[in-house]
Amino acid sequence: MKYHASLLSAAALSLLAGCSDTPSSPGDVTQVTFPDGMLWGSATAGMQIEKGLAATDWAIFSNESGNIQGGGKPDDGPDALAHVDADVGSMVDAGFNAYRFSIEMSRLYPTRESFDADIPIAAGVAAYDEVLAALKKQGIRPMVTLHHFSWPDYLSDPSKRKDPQGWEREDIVPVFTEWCRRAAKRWGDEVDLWVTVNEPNVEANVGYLAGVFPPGVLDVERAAAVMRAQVQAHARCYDAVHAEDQKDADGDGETASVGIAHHQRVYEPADPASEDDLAAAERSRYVWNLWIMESIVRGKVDDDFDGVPEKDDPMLAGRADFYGLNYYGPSRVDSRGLKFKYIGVVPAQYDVQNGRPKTDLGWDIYPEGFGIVLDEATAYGLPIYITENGLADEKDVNRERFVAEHLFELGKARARGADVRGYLHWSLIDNFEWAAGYCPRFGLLRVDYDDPKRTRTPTKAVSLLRDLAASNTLDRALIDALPAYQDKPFTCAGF
Ligand code: IFM
Repeated sequence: MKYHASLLSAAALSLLAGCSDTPSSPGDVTQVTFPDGMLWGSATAGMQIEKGLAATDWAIFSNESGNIQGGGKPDDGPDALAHVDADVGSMVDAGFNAYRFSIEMSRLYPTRESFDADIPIAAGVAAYDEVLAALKKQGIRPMVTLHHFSWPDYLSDPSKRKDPQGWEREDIVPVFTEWCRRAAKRWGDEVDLWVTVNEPNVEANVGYLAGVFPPGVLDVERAAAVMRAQVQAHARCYDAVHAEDQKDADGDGETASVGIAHHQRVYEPADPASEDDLAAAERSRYVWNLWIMESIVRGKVDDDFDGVPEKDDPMLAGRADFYGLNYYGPSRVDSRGLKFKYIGVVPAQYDVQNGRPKTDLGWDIYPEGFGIVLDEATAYGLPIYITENGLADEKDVNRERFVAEHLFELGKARARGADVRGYLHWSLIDNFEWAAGYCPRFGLLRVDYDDPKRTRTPTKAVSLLRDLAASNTLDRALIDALPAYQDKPFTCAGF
């Protein structure tokens, strides 16, 4: 079923809210609730948890010295494909009914020849069949991501970083569309929830402006080209998935539901009294938060990112059935920074000295910001799934409060009109955190990397989430009883 962007104004949305949680003032709310049928679960990505993805850009990138903090390799991780039953068992123990993971193109098609001939590696197909069967057996709904940062090395090779890579390639839209079509054809009977692309804005930003993801360059023109290609590829992938996946896999009356997982931040002016900083923050918000959704929901084409669309494109409009929202925190925008074409200045998110507690990556813990981005998402009139939210917390001292406070903000946003249908914590298990290697511990399950068996141990937030999933209710008093945040030194390098 397709949903279309609502034309409701923010004012109309707040009038519609009319829910018993609606506070007379924000401090008055003592309890929030979550909807019947809410999806509770966690999220992962293949490159971060599987072994054996050698034919990828990330394998090449991580073999180049200096690219990964601590020199960790993707193969050193939790080896998820060897722990499918145990990990799905942990989801059951946590009371979860949903799991987001990626199907890696390179595991099926490690060479261009295999892709062109459509001869997938049988063991690759079997690996994902096994994951889906294990989930089905336990009644856990899969949400499948079709591209989560990593490309087969014949589509992106950071050793040739001057050449067009990944989303920049001339053939990428038809190739990606064909990948989506094949995945939907093969697994459409098992899967209803599809994420075409994970965090398109992050891939463009971190690969082409920070230079710490493949291809590892600093080039704003290439970053802009990547963003333009991503929305085209998403729209064609959306159409291909809908064309192939006509089956209602989970019996909820709907067939495929397709969206992106959109990384959305709160952009704060370095000096709230500075007109220039306010304008720079608003510009960042437009480029990073709004531009993509304006394209794929409303069909707005704004190729120069100036906030004034050049035209409407019906081939882009209406290509999101849900709004996948990844939220981690705020960024500071300082108009005195280096200026870039299209984007203005690059916002800062590491170790910003503002008094807020920090994660092990030096990111602010800012639950109120979750409410802000949820309100932005609500304006698009789509069902919302939280496709990621989490923190690096090696000592397991902050995750419980973090989860509870973010979910409380989510409950309040629901009362203001946000149609939130699911919360998927990032991540199920500790994993390969890209350029930051294995330092950040995002897992609900702690992985012992010294143990060849990669033993998993639940962190404290697991039982909290189990209780929330069982009751669909969260009391403010529960949060008040949790230990205060422990501020962390900036232990893990970021990107
Ligand atoms: O680990 C990543 C994930 O791959 C994409 N979203 C943010 C997470 C934490 O940085």
